[in-house]
Amino acid sequence: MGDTEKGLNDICNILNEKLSGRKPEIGIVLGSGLGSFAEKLENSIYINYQDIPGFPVSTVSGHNGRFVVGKLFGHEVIVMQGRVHYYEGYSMKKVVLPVRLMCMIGIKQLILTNAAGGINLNFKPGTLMAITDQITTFVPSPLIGPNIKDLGVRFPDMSEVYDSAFVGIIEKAAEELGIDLKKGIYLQTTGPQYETPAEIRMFRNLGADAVGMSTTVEAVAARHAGVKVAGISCITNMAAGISGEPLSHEEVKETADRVKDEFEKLLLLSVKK
Ligand code: 6GU
Repeated sequence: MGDTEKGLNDICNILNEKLSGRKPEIGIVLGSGLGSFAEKLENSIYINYQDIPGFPVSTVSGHNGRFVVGKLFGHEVIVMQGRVHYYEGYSMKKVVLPVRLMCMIGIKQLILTNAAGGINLNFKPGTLMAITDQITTFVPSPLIGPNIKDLGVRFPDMSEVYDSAFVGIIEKAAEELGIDLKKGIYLQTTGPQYETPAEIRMFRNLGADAVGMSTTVEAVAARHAGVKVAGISCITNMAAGISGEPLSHEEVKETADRVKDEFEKLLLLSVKK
């Protein structure tokens, strides 16, 4: 275990060197097709994941791989343009390593974003959803293994993974922008296959509104480290068995591309508030 902790500290030191004195307060993880938000930052520096030894690098197309650090409305922000997923073969520990590093360099708030399938029948492709709670149980916990005491406790509380004040801010921002923001519960699967209609019916019965292949483990890692979390899903397609159409990554990318301006505005105004 000592090894892993040391590994994490070593990687953190390397990241800190590359940050050359900048101290981001807000972390933002950009989901599939939503990476262009990073261009909104001012005075940016770029840190490619591949230049950080031990950092997981994505294998999927449409996921760039770098940190963008810059200013947004006077806040110093660190944005992850690209993330890795469990289905790529990384352990959950490795999947959450980037989020842990952001917590270790001192972010106070983390905004997670993703492309997700709609389970709630009131959603449409293009719907934006503020995440109010999550179902993590279908994927392994990223906290399995010896506890990293420097980050948090062995049995962390998860009664409010998504900060309710933060959800309120996103709702206010959406209202000002005239965006019909929905709220809901996000469920993570391992992927990479999309679900069957039977699985989607089960997830709906369990109370899930949206399904995707990321986010909940990152939120757990951040809450373990005491960092406040917000989450926004872009519903890129309805989940299996709802529209009658087969699902495809093309549709996910197309919808994300179509909604990204609205999505960027919502994220910008939420950070401003
Ligand atoms: Cl329908 N399922 C999962 N697991 N991830 C998705 C999705 C569906 N649509 C976009 N991402």
